Amino acid sequence: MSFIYVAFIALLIGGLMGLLQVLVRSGHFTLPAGIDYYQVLTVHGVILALVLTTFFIIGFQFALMGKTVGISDRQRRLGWLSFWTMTIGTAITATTILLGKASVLYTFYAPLQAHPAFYIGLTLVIVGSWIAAFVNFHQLAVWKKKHPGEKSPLLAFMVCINMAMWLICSIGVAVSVLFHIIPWSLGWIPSINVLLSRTLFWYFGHPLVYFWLLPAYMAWYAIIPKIIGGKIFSDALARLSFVLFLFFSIPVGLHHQLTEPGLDSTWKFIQVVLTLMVVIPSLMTAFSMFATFEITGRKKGYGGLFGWLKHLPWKDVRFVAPFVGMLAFIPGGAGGIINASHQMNSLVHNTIWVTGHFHLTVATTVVLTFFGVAYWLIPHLTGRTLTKSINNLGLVQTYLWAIGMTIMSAAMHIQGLLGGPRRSNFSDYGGTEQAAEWGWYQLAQAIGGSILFIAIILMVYIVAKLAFFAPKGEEEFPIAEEEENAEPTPMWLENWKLWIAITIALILFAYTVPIMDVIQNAPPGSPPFDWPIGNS
Ligand code: HAS
Repeated sequence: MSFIYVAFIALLIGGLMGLLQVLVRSGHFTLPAGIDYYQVLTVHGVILALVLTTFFIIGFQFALMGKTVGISDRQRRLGWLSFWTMTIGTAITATTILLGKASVLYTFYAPLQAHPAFYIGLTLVIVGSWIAAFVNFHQLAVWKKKHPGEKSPLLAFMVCINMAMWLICSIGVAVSVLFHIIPWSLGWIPSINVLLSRTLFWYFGHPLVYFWLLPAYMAWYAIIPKIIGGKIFSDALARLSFVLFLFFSIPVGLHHQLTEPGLDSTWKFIQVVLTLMVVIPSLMTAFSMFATFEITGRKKGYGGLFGWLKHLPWKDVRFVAPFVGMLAFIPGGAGGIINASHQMNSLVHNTIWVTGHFHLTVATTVVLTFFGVAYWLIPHLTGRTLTKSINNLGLVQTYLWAIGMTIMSAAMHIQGLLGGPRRSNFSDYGGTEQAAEWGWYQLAQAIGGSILFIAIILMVYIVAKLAFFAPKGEEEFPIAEEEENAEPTPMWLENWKLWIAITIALILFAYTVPIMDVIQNAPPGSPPFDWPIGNS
C-alpha cells in the first residue's frame, strides 16, 4: 500500500503539471510567477513516467509475489528498504526540479545539464528498484526449493521476467549516470560524449516502456479471466510471450535514435528488425485475450460471430478500465509500428505525434489497467470493499479518461503530422503559416487535457475512498486458473539460464559495434547547457 500511496500522490502532482502544459501550449495561457514551462514539463515526465509507474509496479508485483509464492519477514524488511531508498531518491530529485535546478525533462538528454542531486536522486530510485528485484528473485527461489520439479506460479514467473529485464536494462543507464553524467555535472570532467550518453539512455529507455507494459499484461493474462468468469487461455503461451519480451525488449533502443547522426545505418536497420520482433509477443497477447473472451462467452452459451461479446461484465469497473486500455493499444501499437519504420520515423520523429503515441500506450493502456487493478487491490489490502457506488464512479472515471484521451491524443497525432514539435513551449514561430495550422489541434489538446485532469481528481478521490472510507470487509484477490483440459506447460519454459544467455547474446550482438564506434569515433565533447539560460 505504501508504494501505491506514493504512486497516486504522483498522479495528482503530475496530472496538474500536464494540465498546465496543455493550457500553455494552447497559446491562451501564460504560467504565473515566472514558472518555467520546461520546469513544469520535467516534473510531469519524471513524476508520471518514472515515479508513478515504478512505484505502482513494484507495489503491485510485491502483492502478486506475496499471494503466489509468499513473503518472509526478512524479505518484507528488504521490501521496506527498497521503498525508503526509492522514496528518498524521489524526494531529492523532486526538490531539485522544484528549485529550478533540473529542467532537463525525463530523458535528461545531455548536453542539457541538471544539478548533480537530480541524477543522484534518480540513481537511488533505480537502486531501490534493484533491491525489490532481488527480493522477488529470492521469493521465487525459496518457493522453488520447497516445490522441486513443479512449474512456478504464472504470476511469479512473469514478475521475475519483468525484473530480470529491468535489472539488465537499467545497468546501462546506471553506468552512464555514475561514470559519465554525474562526474560531468560535478565539473570533474569538462565535456560529455552526447551520443554515448543518449545511446546508453535508450538502451535503458526502450525496455523501460515494457517494464511499464508487462505488469499490465500480467493483469490481462492472469486476472482479467477470473473477473470475467473464465480461465487462462494458455499458460504456456503467456510464459512464451514474456520470454520473448525478455529477448527483444532491450536490443532495440536505436529505434529512438533513427535520425541521430553518428550511428551507422546498418545497426539502425538491425535494431528496427528486432523492434518488429518485439511486436510479436503483443500480437500473441491480443490473440490470447480475444480467445479468453470468446471461449468464456461460448461456455456461457453466447453464440454467433460476435455474440460472445455480450457476456463481458460491462458494468464491472475491474474489467472495463483495463478493457478500454486494451482498445487504446490497438491504435497505440499501430502507431509504434509506424514509429519503428525507418522512413516514416523521419516524418514523425520529434513531433508531437510521438507524445500522442505514448499517451495512448503508457497513459491509457498501462495506466487504465493499473486503475483497474487498484479497484480491487486497494480494498483487498486495506480490508475494505469495492461498493456499487464506487464501482459506478469508477466507470464514470474510465469513460472520462477515454473521452479526454481520445480528444487529446488524436489532436497530438494530427498536429504531429502537420509538423508540430514536441518537448517545446508555445510559439507561433514568427507567425508562420504552418504554425497557424496547429491552432485548433492545440485547443483540442487543452480541452482533452482538462477532461483528463477532472478524471485524475476523480481517481484520487476514489483511491482515498477505497483506502480509508469504504465499508470494512473482504475484497477478492482475483487470480484465474488454467483451463481444465489445458496441455501441460513444457518445463523448458523455465530454463532461466538459457533465457538470460540468449538475452545477453542478443544485446552484445546489437550493441557492441555501435557502442565501440561511438566511443572510438567520438564526436567532440560538449560543454554543459544550463536550461533555460541556453548556455553554460
Ligand atoms: Fe513506443 C516512442 C515504437 C509500444 C511508450 N514509445 C515511445 C515513447 C514512449 C513510448 C514513452 O520505433 C517516447 C520516448 C521519448 O520520450 O522519446 N512503441 C514502439 C513499438 C511498440 C511500442 C514498435 N511504446 C510502446 C509501449 C509504450 C511505449 C507499450 C509504453 C507503455 N515507440 C516506438 C518508437 C518510438 C517510440 C520507434 C520512437 C519515436 C521517435 O522517433 O522518437 C510496440 O511494442 C507496439 C506493439 C503493440 C501492438 C498492439 C497489440 C494490441 C493489443 C490489444 C488487443 C486488444 C484487445 C481488446 C484484446 C501490435 C495487445 C479488443 C477487443 C475487442 C472486442 C475489439
